[in-house]
Amino acid sequence: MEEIKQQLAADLAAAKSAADIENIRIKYLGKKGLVTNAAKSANFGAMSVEEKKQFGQKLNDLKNFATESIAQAAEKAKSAAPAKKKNAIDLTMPGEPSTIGSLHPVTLVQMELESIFQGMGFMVYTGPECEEEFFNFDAVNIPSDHPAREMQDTYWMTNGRLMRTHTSANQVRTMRKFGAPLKAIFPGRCFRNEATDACHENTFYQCEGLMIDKNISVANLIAVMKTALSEIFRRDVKVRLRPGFFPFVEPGFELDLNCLICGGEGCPTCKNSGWLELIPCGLVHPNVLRFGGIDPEEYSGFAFGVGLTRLAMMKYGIRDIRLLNDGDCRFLQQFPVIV
Ligand code: FA5
Repeated sequence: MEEIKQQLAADLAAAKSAADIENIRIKYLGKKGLVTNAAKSANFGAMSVEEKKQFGQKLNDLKNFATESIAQAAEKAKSAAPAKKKNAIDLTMPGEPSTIGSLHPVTLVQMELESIFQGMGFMVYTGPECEEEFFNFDAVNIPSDHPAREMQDTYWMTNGRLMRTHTSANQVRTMRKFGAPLKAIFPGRCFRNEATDACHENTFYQCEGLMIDKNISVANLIAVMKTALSEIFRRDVKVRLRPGFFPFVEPGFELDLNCLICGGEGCPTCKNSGWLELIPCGLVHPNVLRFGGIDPEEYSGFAFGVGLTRLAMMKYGIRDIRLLNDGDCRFLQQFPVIV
């Protein structure tokens, strides 16, 4: 037992870590440990009562010595070990799932329109939101003294530029940039200094379409509009064409959509008319083609300007346009997530 004691003291002195000490504990105090075995291997039958007493005493001393010295060494090793950092990163932990936001309903409709028109060979061009007066007005046949300027209350910048009032500002920009033939759509934000109500905002989205080629007629315009609307609403929709006036088209039309919110019965969104003014359109005015450097004797074209925000309202049954700019997450989370 004396030998065991010395061996234990030497083992503890050589131990370098808490793991070493745990191994020592098992070596001496485990089920088959040296101290346990010392008790088991004793030949009690050959011992006198006095010897048994002495042996038991020594065995107890050894046990106590082993237990205490191992516990002390373990305590020492623990306090010497570097403290585990509170915020240490555990690389084995499973990661937290990241939350993915939903897309804004206008973005969803814009993406859909882009893919429909790209499928028909149209390119997508966005153009600047802060625009030159020339492209927003003069180039689309609205000179400064033209009464049509009053139709669109304008936000003017101090440098003489303006926040574009319609995506038609891109018509002459793209004609000058790409020439004819040309098939393009221009989705984007427009700004008008207007009082807001259930279907008017001062910041809203339009998507302009322009097709210029030889022999383009109203028939091409109607065919393209029908294809686009039936794809976007995934059902037959009722539309009507009325004559409309825009200085940059001749003839000009208003394409109205039968209100999908009330089914044509009348509601605040359609101002109880059953119809929602959706797509102003027409054949490009020869003056606009000339501004774009295109010969109106050789080429003709159609243009349309759909209210993207109103299209989103129709598609998703949104009754008030102001919800779209509110940024209320409870509203936005209702729309699908596309990854
Ligand atoms: C225009 O802006 C013309 N540039 C459209 C055009 C293009 C006509 C090409 C002919 C050829 P209008 O002002 O009507 O037209 O606006 C077009 C659409 O934008 C409207 O039908 C409507 O859906 C949407 N819109 C106009 N003003 C607002 C507004 N304040 N809030 C929400 N949407 C609006």
